[in-house]
Amino acid sequence: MKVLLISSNIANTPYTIYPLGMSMVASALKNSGVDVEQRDYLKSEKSLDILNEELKKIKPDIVGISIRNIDNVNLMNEQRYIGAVIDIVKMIKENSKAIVILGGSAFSIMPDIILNKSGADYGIVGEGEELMVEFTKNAEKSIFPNEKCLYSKTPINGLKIPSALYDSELMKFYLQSGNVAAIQTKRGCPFKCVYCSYPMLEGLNIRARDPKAVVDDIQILNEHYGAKLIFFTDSVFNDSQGEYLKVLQEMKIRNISVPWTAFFTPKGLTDEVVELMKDTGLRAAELGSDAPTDTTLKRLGKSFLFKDIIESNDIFVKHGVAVAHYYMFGCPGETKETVLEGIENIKRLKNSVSFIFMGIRILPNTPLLKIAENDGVIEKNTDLLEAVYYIDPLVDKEWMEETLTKGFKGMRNCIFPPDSLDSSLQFLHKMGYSGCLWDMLLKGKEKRKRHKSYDKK
Ligand code: B12
Repeated sequence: MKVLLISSNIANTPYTIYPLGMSMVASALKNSGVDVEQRDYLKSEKSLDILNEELKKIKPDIVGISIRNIDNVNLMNEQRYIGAVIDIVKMIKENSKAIVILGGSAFSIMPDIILNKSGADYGIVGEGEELMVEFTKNAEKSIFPNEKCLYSKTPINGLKIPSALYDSELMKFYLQSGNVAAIQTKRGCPFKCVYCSYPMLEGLNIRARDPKAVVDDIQILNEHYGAKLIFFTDSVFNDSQGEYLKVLQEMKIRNISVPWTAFFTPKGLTDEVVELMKDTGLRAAELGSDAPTDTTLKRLGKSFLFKDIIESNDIFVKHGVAVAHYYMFGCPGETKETVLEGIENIKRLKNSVSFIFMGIRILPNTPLLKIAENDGVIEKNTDLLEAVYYIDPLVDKEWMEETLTKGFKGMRNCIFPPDSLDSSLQFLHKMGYSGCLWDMLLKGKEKRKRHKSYDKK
């Protein structure tokens, strides 16, 4: 059995992102003896002809398509991505007899509708490693499941989560844009934020990988591929169980200091912990602040207050770590008063960058969907594949947009709309500057050097 995996992601903001999920599935297939190849639609210049050429060369029995994003969750400049998947499936169906199976985070959020619209044969919901291997092994014996959508029932034990099978050609392509490489250190998200799909995608329990295997990955990406920044893609890096500390301690034992960044929750950050992070290379922290007032934080299901956000911001700043915050306005409970209070709160944050979104993307199987139905924001059985956003009916959308525009006018560290920096970031990445780059907006940051090209390393 020959398996071809294709990443269908075409999003290129804030930068293009290495298809980590696909490479973890590829790793599981390879480890079980399956002949597997990885290709990428973006690297193929979004050309169906180029993909078709690959299809003819590889002659796969099964094609797995990885679907990362449904859309860009930006109400003010909507981009949709499922059309690309539909085109790819159609092209494969017209040109080969391969079985087409879908997977990935976007697919797992809305499996039935994407499966139906795309005309693919099967789909795997949730983590793909074990089910994709099982599917392939059964297909070898001509055994196929009765159901089209397969659900991973038992979460993979953390110690059995494989290292990704990073593909050299793909890595070379992706490092050209920002020089960022991705590693997952654990799965699971124990938080219950009302709008979020993470617990549904990864489960509520933390499942940590072996810290030694994680640090081996860091070394491969940095030393072999020349990645200049590691992004730990965990839903929340600083988990309350302290699994992240084991990774950092392993880095310290091996004397590794490689620039890295991750998503943080504004809790449990002490001087000692941030020093350890700094020692191992923490360059920038992305804080999942989400809402800028205690009222809206509470309604989002957050377990912290705005004062915790300030404290976490200040401790990172004190240790010289650049901080970015992400805020959503229009949350349940939002009023004119909370919008004005939120703007002032964000402006109070020292030395950090804030990205400001308006409206919250409503996803299936989230408490926000129920809230939206009860508040009359959407009708029951609305097609959620069409991007639908929640804005509390107590606040007028036009007034809010105007107020946010005025409120953040002239503030180069408060980005509204959230994608207003995208074209300059892409330009800088093309010029060879590495990393997330929003940190360049902060005063007093040392001048960033351009990275050498991958080939020259
Ligand atoms: C880290 C992250 C980021 C980082 C990425 C950093 C980096 N260098 O990699 C940053 C901050 C840059 C980012 C940006 C964006 N992100 Co993001 N991100 C995530 C996050 C938290 C983890 C993604 C990840 O790498 N997971 C680890 C890998 C291993 O998991 P995986 O990809 O899901 O793969 C597994 C399964 O899905 C499955 N699978 C995957 N492929 C395949 C293929 C087959 C055939 C099969 C069978 C199975 C399978 O098996 C894999 C292994 O178990 C997810 C949420 C989440 N918890 O999943 C959101 C998420 C993917 N992001 C999302 C979005 C929207 C975005 C942005 C569009 C936001 C924006 N407006 O900027 C951009 C798009 C960027 C781009 N160019 O694509 C959404 C996508 C859903 C949606 N609404 O469309 C998610 C799901 C979060 C959410 N809102 O629910 N993101």
